[in-house]
Amino acid sequence: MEFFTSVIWLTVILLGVVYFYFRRKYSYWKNRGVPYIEPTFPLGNLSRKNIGNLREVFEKVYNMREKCPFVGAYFVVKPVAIATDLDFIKDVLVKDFNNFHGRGIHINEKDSPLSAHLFALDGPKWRSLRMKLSPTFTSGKMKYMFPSIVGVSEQFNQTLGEILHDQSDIDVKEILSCFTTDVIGTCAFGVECNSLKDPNAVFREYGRKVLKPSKLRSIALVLARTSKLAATLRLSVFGKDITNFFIGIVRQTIEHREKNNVKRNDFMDLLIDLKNNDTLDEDKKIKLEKLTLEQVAAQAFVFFVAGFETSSTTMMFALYELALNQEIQDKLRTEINTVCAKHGGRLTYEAMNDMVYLGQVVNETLRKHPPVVVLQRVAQDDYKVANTKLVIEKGTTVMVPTYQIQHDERYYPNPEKFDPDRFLPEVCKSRHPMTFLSFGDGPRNCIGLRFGRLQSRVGLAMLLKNYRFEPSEKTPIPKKLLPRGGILASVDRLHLKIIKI
Ligand code: HEM
Ligand SMILES: *[C@@H]1O[C@H](CO)[C@@H](O)[C@H](O)[C@H]1NC(C)=O
Ligand SMILES: *[C@@H]1O[C@H](CO)[C@@H](O)[C@H](O)[C@H]1NC(C)=O
Ligand SMILES: CC(=O)N[C@H]1CO[C@H](CO)[C@@H](O)[C@@H]1O
Repeated sequence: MEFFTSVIWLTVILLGVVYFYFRRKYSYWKNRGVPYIEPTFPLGNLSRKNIGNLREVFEKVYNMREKCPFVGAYFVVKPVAIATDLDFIKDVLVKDFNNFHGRGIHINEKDSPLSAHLFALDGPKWRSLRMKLSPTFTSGKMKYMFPSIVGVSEQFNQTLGEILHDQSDIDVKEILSCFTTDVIGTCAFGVECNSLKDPNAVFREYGRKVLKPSKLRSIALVLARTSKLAATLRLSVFGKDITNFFIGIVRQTIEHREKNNVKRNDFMDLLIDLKNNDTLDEDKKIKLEKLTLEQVAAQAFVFFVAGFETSSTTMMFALYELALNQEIQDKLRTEINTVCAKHGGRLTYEAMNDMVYLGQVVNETLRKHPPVVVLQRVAQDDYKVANTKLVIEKGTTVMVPTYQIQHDERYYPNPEKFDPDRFLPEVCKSRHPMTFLSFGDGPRNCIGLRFGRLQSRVGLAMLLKNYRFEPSEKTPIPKKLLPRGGILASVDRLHLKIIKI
């Protein structure tokens, strides 16, 4: 009897402790006079159904935007500040970057070496790596890689032509993923692949594996972004097979190139250089340490992951909008043909830069369908928010809801309308600089911005030159195409009718 009484008492006490713990945690924003959305036990404002889905949270928060430069929310027990005011966002991303240079992602380099990549690292490790990698993405380097991208696009165009003999209603998401996978496979790993022709191509297979939505991975991702628990539990977001594949292919590539003295002017060459030679920082004052093989693999891996899905999603949404807006498609095709004709009928680097309307179409696509729907920074020190009495405490995560901002009718009237003229240079200048955040902003923005834009533009130019895109019976035509929520916005498939010109 006595034993059971003690068990009951212990349970009651434990429940009481848990209750007060959560109550104290959930009063964080209230105590500080910050408007917030009411959390529920135990996930805060994350939902049980789909823990990775942040859209609901942001939608609610954004409706409260008038009250304060940011709104409080809870991810499990962690208070998160969701920024809604553009000037405040500019302070966080650009002006006071020194206090907000980290994302606060907890990584576990020992068990999962691939996780120590540029996107996830913080502090001096991030700073030094960013300095080393930045020269990899200059316009000069893009020009070097350009012929490889065009090569892949020509092969892609040809295979697509063959596929179209048998069918015309095509899942463009899948074929575009094959295209960007081949581009990044060639430029980052130096591996020639034709994923469209060969359904068993290894890079495509691992690309699917890496992005396969799984509940466990969503939980691991959310935890890694918000709590030290992930590192303590030694959670690894990627399985052993993925780790072994990428480290293996990087090792083989490096051995092959070093043995045979192969130079290809691609990302891998530049990474090998960072592995073998000391580099100097921008001011040529500090010597930066060499990279290890694992570090090279982690960077090649993040180029792969960050590079192929974002760009294929961008191209997919562009084709979707162009299929639904035939006049815009015609206008764009006319530009592509005119500019190509001026450059000897070829897609040259200079020709790409002359396609002004194409750039606007890509911008408007990224505005309406940003592949990355949220930015994240963590405060290094207590931070006083300008023009308020509020303080963002050290360690607090600040999130920026890109998607909501880019659909705010104060900045983009009639936001569901696809209108590339919003990105005419003079119209761009009249908007607040923080109204376009598809690549983030400030010193920690997307390092692959030029490359992502370039491969998307080359792919689109090649496709639109040779094919017309129309909606098919299987094309969803809602007011908005709802992608799956989370950090990355994407849809699994999208059918369009493709007609050879
Ligand atoms: C259309 C294509 C792309 C989009 C929309 C995109 C978007 C983004 C965004 C929103 C961020 C976070 C920026 C911030 O927090 O301020 C980011 C970071 C990053 N992106 Fe991209 N990206 C694209 C293509 C690429 C490509 C092609 C690569 C590599 C080859 C790449 C590599 C990275 C890396 C390494 C980071 C982390 C940078 C750092 O933390 O220093 N991205 N990207
Ligand atoms: C693209 O493929 C088509 C066949 O579908 C071909 O007629 C055309 O010449 C190709 N264009 C280029 C630039 O390779
Ligand atoms: C639109 O795209 C071009 C590159 O094509 C870029 O230079 C420009 O700044 C973009 N506009 C905005 C508002 O980001
Ligand atoms: C005010 C509000 O939207 N609160 C929500 C916070 O998140 C939980 C879990 O999804 C919801 O149940 C609450 O309604």
